[in-house]
Amino acid sequence: MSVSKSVSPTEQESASGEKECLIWDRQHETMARPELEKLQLKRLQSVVTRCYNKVPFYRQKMDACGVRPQDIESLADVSKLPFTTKHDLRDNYPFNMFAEPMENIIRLHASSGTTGKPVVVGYNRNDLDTWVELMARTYTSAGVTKVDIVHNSFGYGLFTGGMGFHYGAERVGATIVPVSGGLTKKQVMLWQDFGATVLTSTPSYACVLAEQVEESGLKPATDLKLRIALFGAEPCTPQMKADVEKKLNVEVYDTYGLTEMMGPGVGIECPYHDGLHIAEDHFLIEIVDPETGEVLPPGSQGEMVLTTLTKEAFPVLRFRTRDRTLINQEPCACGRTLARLQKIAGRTDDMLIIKGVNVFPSQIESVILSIPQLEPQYVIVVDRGSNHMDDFEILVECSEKVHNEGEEAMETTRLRLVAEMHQVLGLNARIKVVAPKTLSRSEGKAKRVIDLRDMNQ
Ligand code: DLL
Repeated sequence: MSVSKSVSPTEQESASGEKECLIWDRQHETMARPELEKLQLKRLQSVVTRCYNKVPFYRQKMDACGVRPQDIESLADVSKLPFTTKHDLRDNYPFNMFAEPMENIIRLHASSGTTGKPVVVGYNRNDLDTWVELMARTYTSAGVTKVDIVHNSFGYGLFTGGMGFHYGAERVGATIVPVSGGLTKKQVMLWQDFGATVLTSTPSYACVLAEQVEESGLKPATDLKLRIALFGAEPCTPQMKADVEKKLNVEVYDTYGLTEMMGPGVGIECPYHDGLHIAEDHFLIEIVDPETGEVLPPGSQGEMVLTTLTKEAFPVLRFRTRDRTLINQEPCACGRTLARLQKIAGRTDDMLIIKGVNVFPSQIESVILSIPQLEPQYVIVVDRGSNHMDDFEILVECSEKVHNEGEEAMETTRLRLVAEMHQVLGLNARIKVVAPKTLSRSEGKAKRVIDLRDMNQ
C-alpha cells in the first residue's frame, strides 16, 4: 500500500502575482542591513577574542601580523586578520583548532579529503543547535513543512550532508527517511511505497535515480509523489537542474555549504531561484582576488572568504573557500535581506590548465548538457602524451535513442560536441561518445576529472 502525508504547496501566487514564501526565522532572515551589520560586528568581535584566547594557531598568526582582538572596531577591520587555508586546518589534524575542551565536543565530522589527512571539525551542543536551525531555514525556504516525507540520499557518516539534512527535516517536523546513497533500485521502490515528497541528494546522484525511474517505466507525475529536490555539495548546472526537474517532476532548490563552516545550510535557495541566501547572521562574507588576496569591491567576482560568527567549538577566521562567486546584496522578492551568492562559478583550485589554456570542468559540463542527444554522464581524463604534451579526452554517454539509432547517429553527435567544445574552450579535445550507462556512477559527489599528469611525472 502506498501512503503519504497530504501534499503542501511550495508557495502560492497571491492576487498581486507575487509568491508567498515561507520563512523559518523571520527575525534574522529579514533583518534590515544596518541592524544585521551591528549584530555581525558584535559577533565578529566575540569570535576573534575566542580564537585569540583559545586556539594557539590563531594567537600565533595574529601576533605575527601585529593584530589584537581589540583592533576589530568595524566589519571592514576583518581584513586585518590573517587568512586561514585548508592546509592550516590539515596541519592541525585532528583537534588542534578546537576552541573547546574535548569533554564539550559532542560530534565530529570530517571533510572528504582525497589526499592525506582530512579536516576534522568538532561541534558542541550550541553548534549543533545552530546547525539544526539553519537546516530548518533551508527546508522552509524550499517550502518543506511537517506534512512532507523527506527521502535523504545524502551520505551519512563523516560527510556532513546526511546528518545535516536529517536533523533539519526533524526540526521542521517532516518525516525523515534516512536512506543514504546506494542501492538505487531500492531507493525508487521506497519512493513509491513511502510516498516521499522531497528528495535530498547530490545532483549527480539524482541523475542516477532519475535514470532508474526511467528504466523501471514509472511515470513520476502519477506513480510518485515527489515535488521538491534539495541539492548541494557540488555544482548543478542549469541544464542538469532542468533535466532532473523534468525526469522526476520536481522543483529543484540548490543549497551550499562546506565542512569547515558547519556543513550544508550556509547558503539556501528561495522560490525566486535567483541566487543562494547566505546566513549572514552566522557567517561573514568577503570576496577576494584569488591571486593577491586583496578584498574586492561589492559586486565583483572572486574567491569567497568566510568567517564563522557563532561557532564555538570550531570557529574559523577568514577561511579561503576556493569557491568563485559574486555576491548580490539587493533584498530579494522573497522578503529575505540576506545577501545572495549569484552562482558558484567553479573553484579556484579545480581549474585545469591544458596546453596552457585555463579550463573549468563546469564549462565542459554546460556544453555537454546543452546537447539533448547526450546524457549528463561524463569523465574528463587529462594525461601527458609521450611528447610531453597534454592529452585531453572526454568520455560522454549518448542517450538511449541515439544509441538505438546506431553508429552513424553516435558519430554525428560526437562531431557536434567536438565543434561546440572547441568553440567554448578554444582547444581540441579527443571525444568519445559511449553507450548509455557504461560510465561508473557515483552515490555522492561525482568524480568528473581524472588528472593523470602529476602521477606520471
Ligand atoms: O559538500 C557540504 C554540503 C553537503 C553542502 C550537502 C550542501 C549539501 P564539503 O564536502 O566540505 O561540504 O565540500 C564543500 O563543495 O567548498 C564547494 O566547492 C562545493 N559545494 C557545496 N555546495 C555546492 C553547491 C559539503 N551548491 C565544497 N554548488 C564547497 C557548487 C558546491 N558547489
